[in-house]
Amino acid sequence: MRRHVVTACLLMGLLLTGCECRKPTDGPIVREHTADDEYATIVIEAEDFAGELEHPMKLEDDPEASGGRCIHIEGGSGKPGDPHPVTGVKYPSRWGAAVYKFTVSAPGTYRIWGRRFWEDGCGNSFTFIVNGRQVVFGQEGTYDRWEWSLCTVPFELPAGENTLEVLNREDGVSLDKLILTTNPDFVPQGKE
Ligand SMILES: [Ca+2]
Repeated sequence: MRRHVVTACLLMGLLLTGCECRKPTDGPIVREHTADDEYATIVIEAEDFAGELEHPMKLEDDPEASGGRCIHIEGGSGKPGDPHPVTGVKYPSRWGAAVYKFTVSAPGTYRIWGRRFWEDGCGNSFTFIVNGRQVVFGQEGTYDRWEWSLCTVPFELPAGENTLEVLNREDGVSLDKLILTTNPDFVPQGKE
């Protein structure tokens, strides 16, 4: 029953916002994946990005986050393409990013969940780019607390290395963790 309620809420959110979304990672942790499993799940902490974060994306400690850390774009850091409030110079189209690389051993259709923290309606989304495919992640109306959001767009992930880029779309946002799963009924709870 709970799942149905969650699904209804997600569909409602999609209808209201018209948003779509996308995906993850680096240094992946394969949590539950054996030859006998019906589904494959890949768990990636947002702090386990590859290489360096792209400014103004930054790493932040948060006791409410899984592993005690998350990535964060501070409110007022600027949105890609928007003019700087003082100089008027536009921010670049890529302004703040984290890149994740992960290995898929079971190719298939994956859904991406992200544990996120939105400040408000002007800070409630990221851009996800999965293997070059770009979507909007988020745009829900629950603020000021950690919540799981589902990327409404599933992704066909091939075996081998995959790349997920998390880009600044709106400042005032945080991302704690990503879960990629082939289980369409999976709904994460808490820090998972
Ligand atoms: Ca985390």
